[in-house]
Amino acid sequence: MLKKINPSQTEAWARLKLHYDRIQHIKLKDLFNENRERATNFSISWDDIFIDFSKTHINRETLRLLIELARECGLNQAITKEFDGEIINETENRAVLHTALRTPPGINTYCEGKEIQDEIHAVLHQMEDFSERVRNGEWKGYTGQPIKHIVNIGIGGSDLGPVMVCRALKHYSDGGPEVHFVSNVDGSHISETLKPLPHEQTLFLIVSKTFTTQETMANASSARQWFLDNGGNENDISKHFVAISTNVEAVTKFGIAPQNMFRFWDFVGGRFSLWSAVGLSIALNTGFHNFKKLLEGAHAMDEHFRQVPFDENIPVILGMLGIWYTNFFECSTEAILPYDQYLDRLPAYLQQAVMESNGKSADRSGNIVSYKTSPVLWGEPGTNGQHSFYQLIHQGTQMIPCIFMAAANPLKDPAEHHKLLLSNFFAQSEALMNGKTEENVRTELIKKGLSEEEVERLLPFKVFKGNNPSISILYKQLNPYNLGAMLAMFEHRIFVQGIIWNIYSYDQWGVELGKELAGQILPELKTDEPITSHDASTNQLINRYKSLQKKT
Ligand code: G6Q
Repeated sequence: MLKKINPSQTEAWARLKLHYDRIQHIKLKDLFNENRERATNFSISWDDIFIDFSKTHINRETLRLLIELARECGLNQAITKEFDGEIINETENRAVLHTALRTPPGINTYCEGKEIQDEIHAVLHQMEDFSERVRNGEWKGYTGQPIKHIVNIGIGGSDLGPVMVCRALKHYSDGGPEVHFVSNVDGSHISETLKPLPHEQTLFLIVSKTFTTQETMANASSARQWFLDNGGNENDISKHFVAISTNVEAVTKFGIAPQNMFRFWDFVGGRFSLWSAVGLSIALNTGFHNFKKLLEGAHAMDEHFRQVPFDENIPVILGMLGIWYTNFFECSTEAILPYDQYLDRLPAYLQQAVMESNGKSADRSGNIVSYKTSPVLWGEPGTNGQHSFYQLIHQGTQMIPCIFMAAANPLKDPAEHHKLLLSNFFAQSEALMNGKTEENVRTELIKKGLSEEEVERLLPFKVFKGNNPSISILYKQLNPYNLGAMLAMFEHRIFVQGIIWNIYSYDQWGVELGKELAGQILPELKTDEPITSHDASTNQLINRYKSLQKKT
């Protein structure tokens, strides 16, 4: 069991509060002026990844106190419990062992005392064998043609991770089948996806941990029907449909043979499952050798997280900086800004991982917390975001901690685009820190020849307050290993914060609620009767929907 410690009642929290009162008005610029070594003091180089957190409102004392808070909240023991396979997801009575999925052979891993490495590696071998046969054309569709298209049908954790990684590693997909993702129950998603596809060269992956999720089951049935309507028959289904699930019974009932099923386990949460057979689309698209490198990178970060002292530990430092800004500076949001088009789905993926995990208000004793938990996470790749919402970060009324990410070397670089990209990456965090003072603006406008009156009129609009914090992550190149390591880094950061906030990060009752509510309303949409069972607004909307339907 995890300890139940209210962080706001700890000594470290009280000290941090006093410390915050002392330094809250400090300017980032001044911190750099005070300490010439600041940039090197507050950055970490690990493998091919460099993390600079010097543009944050901390000094050595802040870091010391944040680490004291982590210790007082039992982070050390919690990490051991997680990796030892204890039941730390207590509301679902499960262990949390997505890390075991990337543990190399030969290292025993236990879940509630039972050895699990053999089972994990058996599925990895099954994935390797299958993905290679599909990629080299040995696995054929029912007309004898090779598979050229993979359609991953799944939602939430069974979609966001695989989509994000397949897009991130597109450069490495050399010769692999094209991947498509269908998640939304909105029929347009599946029909538009399937429209151009040759059914005889298409393979469906039905990905669902529970194999009961409404959206996935509806899309899987439509895909099956599409396949049959286009010329396939029931006996051909085994060549075109495989399932990834923990629910053998439901998979068999759907008509997918056990040999076409890839298993995973209850100790793998949906949003942490891309490392399991849920990542089959990644292995098919980029090759199993690349999927393996992804796992290796993640495992290297797991070991770093487990072994390195807190004051040099990347996920711990990043996690505690998030606590500093959320609970002391009272920031409500955090932006994730990859200057890497390959990472365009990373913000969406992290939104789920972070907010579904730590968007909780009951603490581990069931009491409502008296402090903030997860901030709202959002973002877009740079430089696109610069031409839209950066305005608010620069000149709005809120402090928004930003995480910038960029590769030092591009994978493709026609006409030196990468230097243009990186000049923006460096410029934005600098501008967010330094801002533009009245004095600078005045000089600039006078230089342009504006009258004194004009200068004074425009001044307030052209000033940038600056002093906005950011963390910059610079990696040598986007490859499967680095990606795996950075994703594991974000996962452990979530764990760290959940421990400090004294919440359960690995359940998701809010998602379950959505699944239940839709199930209740569905039968009501199938009758002509007016609906009166909800609140007045919901009744009105359902009844208006019915009358509008009649008209069309
Ligand atoms: C993830 C969540 C949720 C889940 C989807 C799909 O952690 O639990 O996003 O992944 O609801 O669930 P299935 O995989 O069971 O279809």
